[in-house]
Amino acid sequence: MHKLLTVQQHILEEQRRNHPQASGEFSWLLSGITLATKIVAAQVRRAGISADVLGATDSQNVQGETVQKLDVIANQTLLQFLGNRGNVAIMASEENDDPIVVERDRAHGRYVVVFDPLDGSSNIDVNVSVGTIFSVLRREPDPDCSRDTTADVLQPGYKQVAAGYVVYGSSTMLVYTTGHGVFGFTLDPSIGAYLLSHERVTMPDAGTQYSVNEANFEGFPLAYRKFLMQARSGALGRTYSSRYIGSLVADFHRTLLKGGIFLYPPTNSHPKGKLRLLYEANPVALLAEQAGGMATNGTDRILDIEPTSLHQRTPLIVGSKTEVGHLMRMIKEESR
Ligand code: P6P
Repeated sequence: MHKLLTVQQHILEEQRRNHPQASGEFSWLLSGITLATKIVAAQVRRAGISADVLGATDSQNVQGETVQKLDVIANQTLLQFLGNRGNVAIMASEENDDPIVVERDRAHGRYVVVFDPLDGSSNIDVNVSVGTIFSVLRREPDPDCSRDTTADVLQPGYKQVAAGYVVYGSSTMLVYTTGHGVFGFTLDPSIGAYLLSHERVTMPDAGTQYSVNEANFEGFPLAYRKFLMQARSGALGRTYSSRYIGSLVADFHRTLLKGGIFLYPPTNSHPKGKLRLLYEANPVALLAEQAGGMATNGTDRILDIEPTSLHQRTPLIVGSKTEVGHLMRMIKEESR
């Protein structure tokens, strides 16, 4: 009989193992995320049925992207269930221009949570996997509530205390790390619990898939084009398949489990990259490294980038050491 371990039990066991002195505050915070994502999963799964959640609103978010109705629902759900934890002082969302301060907990709240409530949501209407991505940062108490809240949010990725995602795919899976390995939980809808299904996920050192939007090929810097041509021709020493879903969580989840490489390089339309640093690249990068992979912007480790704005973008190359290392060497050679 497979040991039935819920994510709550796992978080508490991990806390006891790695932070014996922990107060359980952190596991309480994560339970807010798991509860919110169960509600989002239910909405996503019935999107085709309840017309009120399908399609787009008539508004645009800070990215200038049309906001899907489910984006709004997912965002409001996460804000509600994270805002009532009592230890989250600040929340920042892809859907909100500025960070949201939980005034009641601003003085003593020890955590900041940054998230993309429903990444890839334009895929919902065609029933393609989407996901929620989250990143948890620590903050020092601010007894007189005088500190600029943005400073608490703009922290480099190596300071994350936890990161993870929920992929609403053929099943609903929560994948997270607290810096001591990567663990996967599959939602059992019959009991409404996330059950441990992937103990200590490790990314293969090399893969056989690359994942990129080939339509942007002509706009990629030369090193990226050379790398992809080598991957296609067999010059990398392996035969590769191309897999691209267009939903970061789904493309990364496959790369995490199967190995290979996902890349969103600089393009003509997004010369600084399209993906956001704080709530897409950073959580993905922490998970990748914790599973034995790598994540870079082409020259620097993603987790070392010092953020300067909440919604800043970055190129993202993430995956197995073999492929990411090879591409980085090619980028370095081109820059000489
Ligand atoms: P493109 C979805 O809109 C998203 O933010 C990520 O989930 C995904 O990886 C990327 O954009 C896809 O972008 O330009 O290939 O459609």
